[in-house]
Formats: sequence, structure tokens, C-alpha cells
Amino acid sequence: MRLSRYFLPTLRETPAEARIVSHRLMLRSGMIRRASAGIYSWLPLGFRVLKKIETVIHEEMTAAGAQAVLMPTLQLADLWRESGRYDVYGPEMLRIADRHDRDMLYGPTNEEQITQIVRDDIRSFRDLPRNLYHIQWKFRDEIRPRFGVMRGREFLMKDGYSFDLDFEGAKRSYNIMFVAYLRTYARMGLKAIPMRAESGPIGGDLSHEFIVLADTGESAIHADKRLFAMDPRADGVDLEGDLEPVVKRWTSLYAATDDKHDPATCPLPAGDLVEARGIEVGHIFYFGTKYSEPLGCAVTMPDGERRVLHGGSYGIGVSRLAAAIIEASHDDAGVVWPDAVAPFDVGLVNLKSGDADCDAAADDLYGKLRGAGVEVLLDDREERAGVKFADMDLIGLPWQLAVGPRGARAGTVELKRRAGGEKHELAADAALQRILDKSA
Ligand code: P5A
Repeated sequence: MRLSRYFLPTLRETPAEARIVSHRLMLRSGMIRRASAGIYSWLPLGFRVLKKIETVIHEEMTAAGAQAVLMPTLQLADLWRESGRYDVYGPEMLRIADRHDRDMLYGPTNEEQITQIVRDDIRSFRDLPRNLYHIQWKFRDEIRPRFGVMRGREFLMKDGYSFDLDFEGAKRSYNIMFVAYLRTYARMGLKAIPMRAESGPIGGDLSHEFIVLADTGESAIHADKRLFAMDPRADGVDLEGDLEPVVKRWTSLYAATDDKHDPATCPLPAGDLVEARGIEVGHIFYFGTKYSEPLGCAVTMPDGERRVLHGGSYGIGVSRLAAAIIEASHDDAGVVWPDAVAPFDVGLVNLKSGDADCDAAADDLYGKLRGAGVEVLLDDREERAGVKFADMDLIGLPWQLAVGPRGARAGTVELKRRAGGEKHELAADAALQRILDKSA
């Protein structure tokens, strides 16, 4: 992509309404623009990040045996009347009537919708377990939308739903998602710690939130300090094997959100307790037959018994993650994207657009990088070098390659790794090779 033709409206000034760093940087780097309170448009750079986050999620969900579907944003109120949640959900639910005066709602979550699908199309015990998920926009008319996409009213969520014959099966489905979530966040460069949580309007009594520590986070947490020293990658774990030991390793150490924390019963001595703030990037639930029972979601067992299914649901805040990753990975100059979610791999800076040697050298590198499947943003604008470097640092691509007139004639470039900031003057081909080796 050539920056001269790319819609990247970066801002020099910090917008006054942005109070946390991720919101400031998302506005300044031209990722998002506010449409109304808690509702945002995603511009090209931000949209690419969203798609990268989705890709990591899709890969990890597929590895865990979950299958992608896509359910609608608008749902029938009658379906929610069946579960009883239409009346209890309250003013957070956006209620709409269609032209026939039929009550509808913009889905804040999809437990009812997926239970209807499974109820209508799964009849036999042989068809279980199943785990279906989608990545779809949600609407919650939050009383205090704030911090940009961190707490939006319209936001993108990955929500998955498991169906099993009994508690043991459902616990296994829960464990698979527990481990898949550890892997998903770790791939995005995040340390997200699972913590015992309140299940709120989703229901059930087994629930964990995945929390990334951040002073600006909205959740107060209380956790064993040893959790923060644990390796969250869960690499090499066989998702088809016994996951109980992995889940135990995480859940045997004390970790609770504020709602679940009780200083009177907390077993930790003060020195071992971390009391901090964090961002909830995911939340998983086991709720048994809470939706299957009222919606009549059941199968026939071999002995003819009618068995009501056990369910769980698993959410990831996809749009919130874009902000959470920035909270966790930035410096004074801008965003520092982890490789897996960076909008482009390389920012190629032509320091003197219009200079024949510079243009030729930059175009040559641009072609070679693209040919090798590397996503590259070429700054070919007629701007001062200082402006170009500042914009590149602001948008935070993992690699920067700078081509100046002297280097262009000598066949060298300056390679910079955004994280860490180390710079090397290298032959153009050597720089190219280094990027290819690292991004392989
Ligand atoms: C789990 C999947 C649920 O809705 N039903 C389907 C369950 N859980 S949840 O905790 O309420 O939401 C899941 C994740 O969505 C993100 N999230 C938000 N992101 C941005 N703005 C919001 N207003 C918002 N509300 C929830 C969080 O990451 C949450 O963990």
C-alpha cells in the first residue's frame, strides 16, 4: 500500500476527549473516529487491526474444534421472552419495533439465538458435543460508554457456545475454551490472567474473566502474585488431551475480580496479594440448562430418555482488544504493535520522494517485500523526513525501513525494529532477509 493513496488521517494534537492512552493513540493514528457516544467507525488502519485480531481468534478456535457461524444482529423479542431474559435485561438492551410492530432487539449476546438453532437441528446424542461461535457486532446501551472502543455501546465480540450431554462434558468444553483463550491472548502479546468472576446476566455459577493488568482498566482485581510470573502461552498442550492439569495450574492460585473477592476469606498473606486494576478482555461461563430448559433444547438418549443439554458461553471483546493491546504495548512516540496483530508488517519510508534514486530503491524494496508476501506500507508522500518518521512511530508497525538519497546510491537502508528501537544500517538485501527470517 502506498501512503500517498491511503486514507490515514493522523493527528498531531491529542484530542481533548481522550483520557486514556489507547483512546488517544487510536484517534491520533487514524484508526477510529467517533460516530456518536460509544459508537465508532473503523478507518482502514484500525480495520486491519480488527481483522488481524479476528484471524488469531479464528485460528485458535478452529484448533480447539469450534466452528464459525454468523448469526444476525437483530433478534426477535419473542425468543428472549422464551428464556425470560427480555424482561430482566433492562435498559442496556436496545429495543426496536419493525414495520409490522413486531418487537425486536439488537443482540447484546446470542445465547437464545444459538439455543434455538441447536434445538431445531440437533436431535440425537450422537450429534454432541458441539461448539459454535461467531464474531458479530453487539449493542449494549451502556450507561457510561467511555475510553473509546474500550467500553463502547456498539462493539465487536467473539461469542461461542458449547452444548453437551452432561456436566462432565460441559466442563470439558469449558476447559478447552479456557486453554484456547490463554493461547489466543498470548499470541497477541498479552498476558491475560483467568480470574474467578461473577456471572451476572448470563447466569450460571462457574465463570472466569480473562484480565490484562492496566492502571486504566475498569476492573479491580485481587490475585496471587505468582500468577503474573506464569507463562501464559500454553504452547504444546494437546487440546484433545486431558486439560484439567493446565486449568488446575491456573485456578489453584487465588485470583478474583472485585465482585468475587472477600478479604475475610482470601487465603493469601498481604505480601503475596496483588491488588490492581485490569481490562476484561474475555469472559467464559458454564450455565448448565439455563437456556436449554426453557427453550426446550434436548436430545434423545439411547434408552429413549429426553436429555436437556448443558451449555456454556465464551466471549472475547474483539474491538476492546485493539485498545487493550495498545494499553499494554506503546511508548511516548506511539503504538508498538505485536507482530500478530500489526496492521502492516513493515513501514517503508522513502526519505526523499521525487529523488530518482530514492524512488527507484524504495520501489524495488516495495516490490520485493510484496512479492514475498510481506504486508508493507510505503511512505511515498512528499513530506519532511521528520514527519514521516513521527507518523511511522505513531502507527507502530513492527519494522521500519528507511531509504535516503545516500543509501539509495550505496545500496543500503536503515532497518529499525519498532519495539526496542534498535537501528542498523544494512545492505538492502540483507535488511530484506532479516525481515523475512523474522516474519517466517
Ligand atoms: C459470553 C459470550 C457474554 O456476553 N455471552 C456470549 C457471554 N459475556 S460478557 O462478559 O458480557 O462479554 C464478553 C466480552 O465482551 C467484551 N465487552 C465489551 N467490549 C467493549 N464494550 C463493551 N461495552 C463491552 N461489554 C463487553 C468484554 O471483553 C467481555 O469480556
